[in-house]
Amino acid sequence: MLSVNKSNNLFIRANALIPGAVNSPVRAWKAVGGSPIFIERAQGAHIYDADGNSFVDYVGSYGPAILGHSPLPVVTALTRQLEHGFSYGAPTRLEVELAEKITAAIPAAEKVRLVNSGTEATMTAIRIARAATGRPGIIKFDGCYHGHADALLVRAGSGSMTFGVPDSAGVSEALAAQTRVAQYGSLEAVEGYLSSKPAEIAAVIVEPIAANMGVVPPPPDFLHALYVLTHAHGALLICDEVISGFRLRYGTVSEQAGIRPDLLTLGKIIGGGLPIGAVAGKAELLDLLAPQGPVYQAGTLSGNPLSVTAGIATLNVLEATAPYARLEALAARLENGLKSALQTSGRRGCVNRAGSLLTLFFGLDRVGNGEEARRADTTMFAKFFRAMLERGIYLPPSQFEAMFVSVAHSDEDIDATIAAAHESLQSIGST
Ligand code: HOZ
Repeated sequence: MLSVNKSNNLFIRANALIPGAVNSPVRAWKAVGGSPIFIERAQGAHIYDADGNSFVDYVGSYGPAILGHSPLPVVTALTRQLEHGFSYGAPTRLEVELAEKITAAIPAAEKVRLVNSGTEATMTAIRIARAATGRPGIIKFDGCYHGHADALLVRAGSGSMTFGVPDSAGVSEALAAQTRVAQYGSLEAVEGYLSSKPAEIAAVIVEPIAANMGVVPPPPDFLHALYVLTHAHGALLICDEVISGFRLRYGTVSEQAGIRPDLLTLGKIIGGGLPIGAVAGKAELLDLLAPQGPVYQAGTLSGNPLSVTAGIATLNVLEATAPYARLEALAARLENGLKSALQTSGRRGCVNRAGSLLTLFFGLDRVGNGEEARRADTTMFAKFFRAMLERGIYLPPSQFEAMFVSVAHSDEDIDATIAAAHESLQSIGST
């Protein structure tokens, strides 16, 4: 049994002062039982908790840690910047450099505005789309998560799916009614909404690889067909690449799918692990933002020099070292190992993977959308999570969050994870 006394004490202290003891719901472990371990430090592919236990980490801060934790080039750049100030409330050369890197890597990003989180980015994208089209409605996909802005907390993934509250309290019905929901991968409902109310839909927002209901890649050609359909009805397409941007390639998944969304959102990797988000896209749309245009958006810490420095350093490494083939190989090795562990144990399940993002779903042979994901055996996932933790493997504490493989994971880390999965599935079998 893991010794977690110090974490348990921290949980008690946290619980007295912080709602649910955490500052973001999924990390409270309600979906897997018990109270969370509290992290003391992290290095490379490994995290260390308050009790001194070490784990191979597949959370990776839910995406930013593509180079592993505290990679030297990012630490060096941040250390230098620390001596020059943390936040000025004034423009910097660094912001120009990050904007240049993003727009150079992503042709659809003609202009970019930096914000503080993915939530801010999608919220801003929706506001721009409404202003540009003069239409109120949006279409999103069941199980896709675009942060916690009111308009997007409808049939949402991530924590909303984990806790079975896809529609949040506190979001007014009038506002929620402006959000239509379609099944991920299906164009029929989208077409139905767009053609039945031709002048109502401002935008369709989509995760080009869904990664908040577990990992669910779209059917072939879905993104292209969605782009064509959306434009045929005068609506905009917003690709939410907060997780997928720079994760599967140096650029976006939508670009790879051959489309140029009107707007796209970024986050996670472009901040190298520090808080950031970005909305990017067509210049005439971005120019609607204040002070250039009438759409208001602002933030004291937006484009702060620490996040931007970490982002530039991370993108520099990704650009120079092109680690995507290595990430693909590591994640494929893990995928195959998890599949063989399932097979050996006789447990029903499947592994969805897109590049270095993957999810083992229990109780199902395939998962292609939110409805199917919700049918996964979350009780079995919880048992698996706990058995893996005992064996030194830290998985995301929900069936509906992706596992993230980083450049810092070694073949040995992957093989240890596969061995732990075999043992864990055997141990679950006997309970
Ligand atoms: N919504 C985040 C993952 N999709 C979870 C963030 C967290 O709990 O840290």
